[in-house]
This record gives sequence, structure tokens and C-alpha cells, in this order.
Amino acid sequence: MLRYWTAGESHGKALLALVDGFPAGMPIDTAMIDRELQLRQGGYGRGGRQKLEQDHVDILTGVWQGTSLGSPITLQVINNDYKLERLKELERPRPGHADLTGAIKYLGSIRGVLERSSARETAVRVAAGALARQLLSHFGIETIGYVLELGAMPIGRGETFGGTIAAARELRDSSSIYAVDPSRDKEAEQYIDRMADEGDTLGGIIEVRVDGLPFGLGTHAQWDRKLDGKLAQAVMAVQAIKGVEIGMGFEAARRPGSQVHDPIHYDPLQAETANLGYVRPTNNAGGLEGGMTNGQSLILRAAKKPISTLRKPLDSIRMEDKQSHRASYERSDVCAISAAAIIVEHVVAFEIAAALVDKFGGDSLVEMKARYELFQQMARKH
Ligand code: EPS
Repeated sequence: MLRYWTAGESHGKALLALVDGFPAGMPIDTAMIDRELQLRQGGYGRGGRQKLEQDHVDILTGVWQGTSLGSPITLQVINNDYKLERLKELERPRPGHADLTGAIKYLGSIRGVLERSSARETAVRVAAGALARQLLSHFGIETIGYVLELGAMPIGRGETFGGTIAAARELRDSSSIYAVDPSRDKEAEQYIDRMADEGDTLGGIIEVRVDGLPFGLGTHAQWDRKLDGKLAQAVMAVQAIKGVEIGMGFEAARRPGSQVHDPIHYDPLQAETANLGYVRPTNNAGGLEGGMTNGQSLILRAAKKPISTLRKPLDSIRMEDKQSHRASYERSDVCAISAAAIIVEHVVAFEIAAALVDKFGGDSLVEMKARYELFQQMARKH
């Protein structure tokens, strides 16, 4: 079973991810992980913290001579802005954050909650996901995440579905807000600037696409092993995400079945590809049927609420005497939707890798590959 946990506070010494069940025998590219960490720090509208940090992964355990050992892998990202011991309590909880609820639940301080609930923790989720993506690449599985809508501004839906992930990645990486249509960047930047001037913040919608998925990751047989359920949990557990949809998502509820379900055709010329020749003229299911991958691309969207910390704060109270006051303000971002595109891509990648390990075994990469090939051969003959 491939899984991970994280530890660390936003202004503590470091963030850690412990990845358990990663197969042995895979060479690990730390420069690739660092590139994704840097992407997570970018995107137009980020706050002052990212100028202080230069996120970089150190692998503390589970690797020998650059290759995974099959033992737990610990990933560390150091916080340059370590100052936890000097930080004071926040007196007025910020609406939208975990501040009020966490302080009451733990009968403790707001500081003790916000330090862990901060989205800074996603740095090590991206590191774990980048490691997972390296495993996926041995099976021809590729991922991308990009911004689809910024606040009330739609940027572009679906243009990249026909193109390759490499082409979409090139476009995204040339966009200041990580959209696959960089021609909208200026307009998007002005929108974010306007919100910043008004002391306000913005959210948006991101889309993740995964290509090269084999049939049969996840299972219909038990509710807690359905891959759509696992993906929804992983994505909903990213800070500020309030909704997830797969394929046509909520729109499918508004249409008759004949306009929703994807017909099945067979093309022997495609039998050697991930779809095994089973061609679907549409992909409204978003690559999942019965909680299992169906040989099509996975399409998942996530809605992110605007950053909760407002420079023009909302009403709150002072914890000490419950009198009305404006909420506290702590340094924050105006818009982190671009970072969210990278984060959601990586949490999705990790769940796909975990499902791949479930199906093909997790002791060593070489054994996984042999079992993958055998399954593909048997499935082609089925
Ligand atoms: C973040 C680091 C944080 C915030 C942001 C995300 O750093 P600091 O609190 O020191 O400015 O900028 O966190 C939030 C806005 C949040 O709501 O959690 C990061 O590295 O992503």
C-alpha cells in the first residue's frame, strides 16, 4: 500500500512528508521535484512569503545511491522563515480560516491551529506527488494541472484535450497564471491587481488531466477502494478546495442519459495503446466508470475559494472578551489559484500511483513493470 503523511508548521523548522510503500529500484530525480516546488511557489498574485523561500527537497531516508530502497522515504523542505517560537497569538479569528473552529476544538490558541492549517504544508504534498509522478512516468502516465477559471473570469475549457500533455505543459509554463491560454494573462493580472487594490482576494477553478492510464485502477468491488472516491477525498483535503467534479461533473445531472454516457467503439489499430482499442468518441465520464479507470484520460476539476485572509478584514470578535472587532490580518496571498493547479495535480498523481501499486504490486519497479506488461497482454486478448 502506497501512502503518505505530512508534518510541520508554516513557520516551524521544516515540513516533512513520509512516503510509505514506495517500490524499490526507481532512480529518483530530485531536480524534477525542485522544479515542481518552484512552480508551486509561483503564479501571479502570491504574497511576500514566497520571496523569502526557495523551496528545495532533501531526501532524508529510503534512498541509496539515488535509487529507492522500498523502505519509507522522508522528504524535507526547510522553512527559511522559521520563527515559530517568536510568533504571538492571534487575538481575532479570521473568517474562512480554521482559526475559530480549531481553537475551540483543541481548547487552545489560534496560532497553534493556523500554523498547521496553512497551505504552506502543500509544499511537501507536491514533493510526494512529484515522486509519484516519476513512478507513473515508467508506465507512460502523464499529468498536468492548469487554471480554468480565475474568480468570475473563464479562461478556457478543454482546448488541450486533443493535444498532448507536453504541449499543454509548455503553454501553461509560459503563462503567468498557469492557464493553457497565455493570451489572457494580462487581463487576468489586471483582475488580480484590482482585487489587491481593494484589499480583497480571488479563487477559481482548476483542471487536472491524466493521460496514459491503463484499464482497472481502483475497483467497483468495495466503496472505499473506488478511485473516484479516493481522488475526491485527496482533492477536497487540499486547503481552500470546496468542490470536485469528474468529467462532465455537475452538468451531467442536467442532461438526459443519451447526452452523457460515452458510446463504446473498437479500433484494432489502437489495441497497443492505453485504451486497448476501446475507443470512446466522448469522455464525459472523465476516465472513470464504476470507480475504475477505463483507459481514457482522467479529467478532474476543483473549485478553490478565495484566500481567507483579507487586507480589508471582515467582522470578527476578540477571543478574550467576545467584543466585535475586525479580523486579524497576517501576511498572505491575493490569489493562489496557480499554486493550487500544481498542488491538485500532485495530490491526484499520488492517488493514481497508489492505485497503480495496488493493482501491480509495490515491492520493486521491475516486478511492477513485468506484472503491468502481463496484464496488458491478457487484457488485449480478453
Ligand atoms: C504559503 C505560505 C504562507 C502563506 C500562504 C501559503 O506563508 P505566510 O503565512 O508566512 O505568509 O503565504 O498561506 C495561506 C495564505 C493560507 O491561507 O494558508 C505557501 O507557501 O504556500
